[in-house]
Amino acid sequence: MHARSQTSVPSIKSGRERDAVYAVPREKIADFTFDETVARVFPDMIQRSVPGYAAIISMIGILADRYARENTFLYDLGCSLGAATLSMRHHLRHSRCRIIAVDNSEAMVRRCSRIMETDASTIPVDLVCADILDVQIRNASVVVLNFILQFIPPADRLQVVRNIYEGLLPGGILVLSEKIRFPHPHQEAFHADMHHAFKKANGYSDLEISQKRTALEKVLIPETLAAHRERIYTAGFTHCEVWFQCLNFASLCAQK
Ligand code: GEK
Repeated sequence: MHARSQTSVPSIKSGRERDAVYAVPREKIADFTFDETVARVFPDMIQRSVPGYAAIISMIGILADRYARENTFLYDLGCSLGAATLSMRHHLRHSRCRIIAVDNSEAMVRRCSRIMETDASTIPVDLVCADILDVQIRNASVVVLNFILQFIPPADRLQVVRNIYEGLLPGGILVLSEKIRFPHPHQEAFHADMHHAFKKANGYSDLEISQKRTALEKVLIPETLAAHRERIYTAGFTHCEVWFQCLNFASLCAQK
């Protein structure tokens, strides 16, 4: 058993570097990428940008502990710096599982590897630098897609979810967290406005918010909760629950 108090977002408590990536006016705003500049400030960036991020990370550990089965794999796809992996490591009460953490950003994987080395948990983690479209899921009891499906081209998303369904054992779960959009313009406007207010309250300027929005425009493509549910059922899942929502950020849990 491991100290639960250690569960956290990597390096959030000690020496988190402040995100100022979009603080200075840019003439031309390139598409957002998960490069070294972003990886360096990532814990601060995601905490100040995603309402409920820390709660979701913490609950992923609790979900993993509830649904993980001995001698199975737990996948953290699009792991970034490994926050969900650490949460699972710290919450799992039995250690006879293996976590497979995957990200296609070399900068993220390099930093994630250092974070895993300094973590005291003995639950093994295989850290893989790969595109999640190329990863075969097998013998899985828990699969986490924490804010990554939104970055996958929409045409490839069903393949990702199908691949996960095929690789999950009966009773296994998929945790899917996403930025979502809404069917009605007034709902969309309310959530967009409140998300803007959330970011401002967390110290981002209007310029930073607007430049980041432009950078993400073609890269992060949100869908409605209904679209996510439909895809999950099309892939074969029989149960799907929205277990978290704060503004335009939600997390679903689908069970095979
Ligand atoms: C967390 N889950 O902290 N294959 C693999 N990785 C990818 C791909 C791909 N095709 N596309 C993007 N990524 C994390 C947060 S961040 C979410 C996830 C955000 C990776 C990308 O390199 C980045 O690290 C991650 O997905 C998305 O719980 O920044 O909003």
